Amino acid sequence: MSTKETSDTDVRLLDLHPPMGDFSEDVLRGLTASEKSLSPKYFYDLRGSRLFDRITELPEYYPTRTELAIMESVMPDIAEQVGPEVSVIEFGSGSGLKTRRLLAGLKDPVSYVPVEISCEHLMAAARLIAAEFPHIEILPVCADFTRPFELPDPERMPLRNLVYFPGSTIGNFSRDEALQLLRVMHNEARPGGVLLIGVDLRKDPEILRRAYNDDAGVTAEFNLNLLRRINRELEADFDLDHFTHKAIWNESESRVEMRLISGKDQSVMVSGTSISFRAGESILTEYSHKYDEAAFGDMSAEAGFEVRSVWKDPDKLFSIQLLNRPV
Ligand code: AVJ
Repeated sequence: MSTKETSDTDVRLLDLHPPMGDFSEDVLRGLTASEKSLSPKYFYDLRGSRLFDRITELPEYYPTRTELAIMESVMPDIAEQVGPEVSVIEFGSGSGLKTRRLLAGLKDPVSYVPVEISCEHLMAAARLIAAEFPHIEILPVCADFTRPFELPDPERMPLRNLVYFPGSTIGNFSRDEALQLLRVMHNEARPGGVLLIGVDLRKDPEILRRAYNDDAGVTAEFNLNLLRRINRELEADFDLDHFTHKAIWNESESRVEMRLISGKDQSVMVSGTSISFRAGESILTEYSHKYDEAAFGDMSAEAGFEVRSVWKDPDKLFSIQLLNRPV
């Protein structure tokens, strides 16, 4: 694969040309399957990203504020355990508060390498971070982080790599996919490196039900926005008044499942293909797996990690875990 480095002010992009996952192909495959589904990665167009930001502020949606609060209180421990002069490799481009807190709290980090499939989002976020942290070398990589990718070499040699994957995004993946992703992170950590990961925990199902069915209806808007996006980008004609948001807790699979339910028998055109729905038929749009500490420990051990520390909030809603890749 050909690679390219472009200089953009003081931020150098390593563009590994991730294959443009074909939106229309994915959507049609998902909607013509016997169990209809759409990938949650398509939630985040401009409107979807704004709706997600609003979700993070909802009183019922505990993960974002809880993770940030844990980060605030344990950052000195993290810095101590991770040590100085690390290269931070973030899976996803975080211009968010958690990333800032991490970079500000570590001892003399040498570089920050955000990895994300959308080159535009990546560069916008990388420029913001570069302006805020002039002493850290910012080396964005445009790549699909679910597959192994090449890392850029910082000018200063880091003492170790710290892979960062906040937000419990790991929860969106099936167990097999999550294990595969942990293996990629294990590879990018290099021997002696670490993974710092946000993992949402199993809890009272009523707390979960409320977190994914908020009273203000923002999560419903966020879910329905996927259909709005398909209408706009794929010349489809979903009638948003005839689909409703639903999120349920699946105990045996230990996950929240988000769906859009058809309110009646109806047909929808998507990119020239007619899709029919029975009344009550649903489209699966997202899994959000919740782990207990032991289950996540088993999975990370299978990927080659050793658990170094697990930090939780006082109510044990959320965890931040530091995993070692042994030398
Ligand atoms: C960003 C994947 C962690 O699963 O809680 C929020 C997305 N979906 N409300 C989650 C989401 C519905 C969120 N993650």
